[in-house]
Amino acid sequence: MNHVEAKDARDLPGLRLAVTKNIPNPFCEAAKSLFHVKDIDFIPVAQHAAQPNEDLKAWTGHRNAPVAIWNDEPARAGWADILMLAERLNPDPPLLPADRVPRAQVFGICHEICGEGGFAWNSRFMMFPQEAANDTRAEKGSWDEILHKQYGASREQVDKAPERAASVLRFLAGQLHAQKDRGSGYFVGDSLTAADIFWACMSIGVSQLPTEWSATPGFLRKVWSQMGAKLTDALDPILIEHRDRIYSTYLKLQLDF
Ligand SMILES: N[C@@H](CCC(=O)N[C@@H](CS)C(=O)NCC(=O)O)C(=O)O
Repeated sequence: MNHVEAKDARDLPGLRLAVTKNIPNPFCEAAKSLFHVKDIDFIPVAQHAAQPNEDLKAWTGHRNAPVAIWNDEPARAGWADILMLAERLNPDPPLLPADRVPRAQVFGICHEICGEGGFAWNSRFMMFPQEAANDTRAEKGSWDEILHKQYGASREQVDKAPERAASVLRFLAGQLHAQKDRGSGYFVGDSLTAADIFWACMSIGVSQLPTEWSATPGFLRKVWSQMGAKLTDALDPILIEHRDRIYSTYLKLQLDF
């Protein structure tokens, strides 16, 4: 992916999407996928993992990624805000049902996958050492400190993360089984929604993509495998069958980061 540095992208028109460079950051993979499915072009802006990203921060107010900036509108960094922007820029195909009940279901499932307290939130805390939770041991400027300050990695959250992440996985698998029983291969209704895309992209840490699908750097494969090993029992095969089908049918392969 040909990233533009934040200082050079700031004055460009159109959609700029800050994404982590050289790393398949699941939140970024999800944002890129929303725009890909809707055929919306964007200028990829480099976010450098674990770095201060001063230019990006000065421009958008955010150090991490993804951040979507449409013309001179406020920067959008949350998964729901980025989804709503994608829906607005190209309503076709819709990734949210028009009817309120299934729409609320899609939002609820996405929140369980991406939101605070959800699967990705908890699995992030499982990727790093216990010290990440202990602010007295975090050295200034260290990755641990970034995690603690940015995501509120308290001791209690880190300790409970495996159980909480597993309970989301069990919920997601239950939903897919219920849908399968009624003849659907999607989380909600009978067609692709944001919930399918968010699960596909957020699952890449707990069950890694093959190298021909993603040239994930070795250090990250290592971190992800120790995290994934703690969740094997909760990883019903239906979750991975769904993920692989969504990737191979709708998303961009090989991953481009
Ligand atoms: N803002 C996103 C979360 C984004 C996020 O968590 N990004 C992390 C991925 S774990 C990141 O950018 N990590 C690299 C870094 O912090 O430099 C949301 O809440 O929807």
